[in-house]
Amino acid sequence: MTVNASPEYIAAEKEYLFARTNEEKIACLEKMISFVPGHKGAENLRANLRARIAKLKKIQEEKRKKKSGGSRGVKRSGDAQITIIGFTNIGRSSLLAALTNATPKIAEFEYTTLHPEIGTFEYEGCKIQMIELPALTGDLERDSENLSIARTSDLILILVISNEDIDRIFEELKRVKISTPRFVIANKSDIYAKATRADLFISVKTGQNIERLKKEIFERLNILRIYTKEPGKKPSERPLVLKKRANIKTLAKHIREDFVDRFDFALIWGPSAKFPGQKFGIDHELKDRDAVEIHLKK
Ligand SMILES: Nc1nc2c(ncn2[C@@H]2O[C@H](COP(=O)(O)OP(=O)(O)OP(=O)(O)O)[C@@H](O)[C@H]2O)c(=O)[nH]1
Ligand SMILES: [Mg+2]
Repeated sequence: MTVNASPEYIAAEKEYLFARTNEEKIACLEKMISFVPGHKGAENLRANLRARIAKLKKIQEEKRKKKSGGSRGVKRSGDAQITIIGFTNIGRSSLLAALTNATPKIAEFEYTTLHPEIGTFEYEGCKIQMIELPALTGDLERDSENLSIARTSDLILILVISNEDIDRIFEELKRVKISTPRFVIANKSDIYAKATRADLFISVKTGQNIERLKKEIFERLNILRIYTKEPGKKPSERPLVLKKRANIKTLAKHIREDFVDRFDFALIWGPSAKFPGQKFGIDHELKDRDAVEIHLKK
């Protein structure tokens, strides 16, 4: 049975043809449905339009999932992001579980971790996101995909048990062109002492050097904790986290883009000031734990 389309339906269909985004298309199709005649003969047309809407919505949903970090992508959170890499069974999951709130599967057998495992821990007022990446396999194509998060993280923890591990991993990072700062850690020091070129020896099993590891991670992240302050009040409890060598301009911009133009002067209490409440201009370099009071032009 043919359906006599109303002028409104024809107009909506025309609009659909010119729709550029999926959202626009969905809106037009919904409009078209509302103008389909109510009788039984138009049933097929209505079903067809509904199926087209469902298909577009599915595409939208998939796009949204990818953006928000579906299975592969990981959403960055906290003040800094570090990745743990290494060959299988080296203790990556054990370290993640020891340092963070994550509960990854830990097992004696190989290749237990197949997807990034994410945790966070607090250190000296900063929230640090830590991600265990699936084990390196030596297959460059596969490893390169798994290492994509390491490329943009602030620090890579390389877990090893021998100098040979270090050489192989450094060579691989070079081949996939990843130059993120790295920290080489020899794990399982309770049973091995072969990675003589590692930066630090630890044992997740016995707890050896775990506190020192946290401290050294923090130092290598080159973080500045800045406490903002309003006149006559106490500095904020939680710091703002900036990268080393940030100045007052970086801070002003971080708080609000237009603070840079409206900036008059700042008063500082803390390591970068010679006396409490010293007055500075916008180019003054900040130091870790400074408390800063920004004054805007009247
Ligand atoms: N002796 C000793 N064993 C450890 C240490 N750290 C981890 N292990 C053990 O090593 C095995 C592997 O640990 P995981 O943390 O699962 O290792 P992984 O690197 O995450 O391994 P995959 O995800 O499977 O690649 C487990 O049996 C752990 O209990 C350590 O410092 N000393
Ligand atoms: Mg694991």
